[in-house]
Amino acid sequence: MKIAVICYASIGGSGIVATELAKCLAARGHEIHLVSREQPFRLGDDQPGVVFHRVITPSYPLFREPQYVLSLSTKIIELARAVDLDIIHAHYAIPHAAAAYLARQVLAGTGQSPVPRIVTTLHGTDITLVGSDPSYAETIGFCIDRSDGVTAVSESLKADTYKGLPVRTDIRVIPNFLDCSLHHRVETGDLRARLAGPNRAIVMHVSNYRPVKRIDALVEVFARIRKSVPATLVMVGDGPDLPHGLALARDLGVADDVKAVGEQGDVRSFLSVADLFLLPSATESFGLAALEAMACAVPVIASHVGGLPEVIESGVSGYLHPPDDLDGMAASGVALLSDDELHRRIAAAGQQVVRGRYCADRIVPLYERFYEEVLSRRQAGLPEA
Ligand code: GMT
Repeated sequence: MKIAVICYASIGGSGIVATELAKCLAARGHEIHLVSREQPFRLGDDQPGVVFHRVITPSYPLFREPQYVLSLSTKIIELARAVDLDIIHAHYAIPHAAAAYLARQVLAGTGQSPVPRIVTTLHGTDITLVGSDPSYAETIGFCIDRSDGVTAVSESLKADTYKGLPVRTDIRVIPNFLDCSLHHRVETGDLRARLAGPNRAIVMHVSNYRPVKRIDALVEVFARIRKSVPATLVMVGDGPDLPHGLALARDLGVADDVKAVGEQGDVRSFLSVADLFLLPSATESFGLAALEAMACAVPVIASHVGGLPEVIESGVSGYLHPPDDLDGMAASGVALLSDDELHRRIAAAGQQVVRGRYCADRIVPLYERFYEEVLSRRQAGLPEA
């Protein structure tokens, strides 16, 4: 199949999933066109079978804001005409489902036949935080509904979509995935020693440090763990709430035990030296960061929100607590860091969950079959949405 994958390139779960899917589909023999404003950081420079198309949005003094939806639609139209696309796969509904819908309408109206089919994948904040805002809900709900196929990364996100947006179409749940041949603990040289002194546990967090990640809760939980266990908090990634988190660490007297290491291309190496992963988010439709930690045998303590209970069974493959139960999260952290047998058991169970349910070779064929279903409806002569 000829597939255009539309995504945000900035560091964030939806861009990572879209890029990994593009690479896996190319490896399975499909012709993949990745369309984004910048080259996604996980794509690499020379990815066999994946052609990168940059969306350039010109600025004009009359406009205060860049007209990204229009330049993206135009890029999709050009591409569809040049290569006869079968599928436009829009990751993150805002505004990608709308740009794909607009492109398809233009193609249909200018005689392209057949027009490509649109598959939209809902990732989380495109529904839970931004999409359901009254400023966007009706338009984005309409464009999701007019996609030829819609997927969500968890049952919880599927339910949130029906609750928050005027969407009636059937939504298929296809969970996130990892390349299990790459995501495991790796040799890291002296990284552990560079991050923390001897006999100190490493507590880790990886995110884009937006309010939804609750960086204040992260630092609070770490400070409570730190009262009982010698530990260093390693903060991987960057974003608007990082300075606030570092300021709170100073206020709580743990600044010397906190290291912010910035954005890292190779998160796997950092996870390979971690003893615990904290994810006290306000909401999390799936929690790809938790999955990456579990793949590297790092026990996760997270909020009992969104899709996380679909990934983690509390007390078996990690620990889940209500978002405001910071004492509970800290107690689980202290228990894991003080009991080697418990740590080993939870780490192994988490890794087993990833290997049993979330490897690319299990999930990518679900997307392939979904594309085929969507295309077969076209071949059966069903009307365009
Ligand atoms: O919240 C982020 O870190 C980024 C965001 C995105 O779309 O880039 O992540 C969402 O999509 C990920 C991939 O499907 C999910 O694993 C995350 O749980 C989800 N984030 C939230 O729901 C807050």
